Amino acid sequence: MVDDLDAYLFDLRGYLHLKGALTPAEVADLNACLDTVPPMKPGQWYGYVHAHAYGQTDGLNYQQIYEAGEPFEKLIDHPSWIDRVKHFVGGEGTFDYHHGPLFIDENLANFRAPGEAIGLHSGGYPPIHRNQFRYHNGRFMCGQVNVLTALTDIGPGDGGTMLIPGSHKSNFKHPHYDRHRMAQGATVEGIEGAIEVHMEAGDALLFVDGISHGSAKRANPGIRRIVVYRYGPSWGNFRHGYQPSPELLKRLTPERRKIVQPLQLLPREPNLKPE
Ligand SMILES: O=C(O)CCC(=O)C(=O)O
Ligand SMILES: [Fe+2]
Repeated sequence: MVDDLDAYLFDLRGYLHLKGALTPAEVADLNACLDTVPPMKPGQWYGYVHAHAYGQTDGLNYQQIYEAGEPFEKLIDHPSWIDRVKHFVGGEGTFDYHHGPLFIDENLANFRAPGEAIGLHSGGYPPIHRNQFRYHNGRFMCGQVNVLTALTDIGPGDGGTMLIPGSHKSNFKHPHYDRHRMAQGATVEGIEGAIEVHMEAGDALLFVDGISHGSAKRANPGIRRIVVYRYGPSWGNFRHGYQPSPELLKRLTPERRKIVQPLQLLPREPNLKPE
């Protein structure tokens, strides 16, 4: 089901670069769909899409982007990555699959402008359950596998994602971690072991969240656009407490619905629309 080489490289490095995961037509549809969302500031809603920011300098997020339209619904179980994600999160045939194969605990589009970046974070140390990398008794059991898809070309100066390959297994904090975190991801220079990943629009980076990662500071004019879907086991919960709209749940295929809402909470109540 998953290529031996993919399994080997994911285990070794903690990520896979899926070139051409989306077709140019899919990228165009996603960008056109994003353009229908009027400009928002953190805290504002457009339908069920919520404008949000983690900090002051890492760019604007549109959370719950799978609510924005069909092009984003397709990403929930996109054939370019869904089998790999299922394999690396693991749990098939076990209690972890009780309510389905997966759950997306966060999905967003991120817009990164010149001067913005996200400093290095995660890494094997300190180990946490939610983003752990694990392989045990012949199975992958990763707590969180991210698919970060480029909607614009990301080359030198564009604020590319940075990774420290292999750091998902590290038992130590990188000696330059704090410096880089504070510098808000200036460049990979000076972070021994880090690489900056350049992507074409439509490429996806599949990585275990436990790998040390961040992004370089965007130096070029223009805006970098990415989409991130984070997958974990079906018993997970929403990172920020969002809930899917009844309209979305009605529209989705049964496979997608299971990933968006593995478990219908009881007693049944209609999902509430945000104010
Ligand atoms: O913006 C990036 O390239 C990294 C984003 C990130 O930290 C994540 O998706 O977990
Ligand atoms: Fe991250």
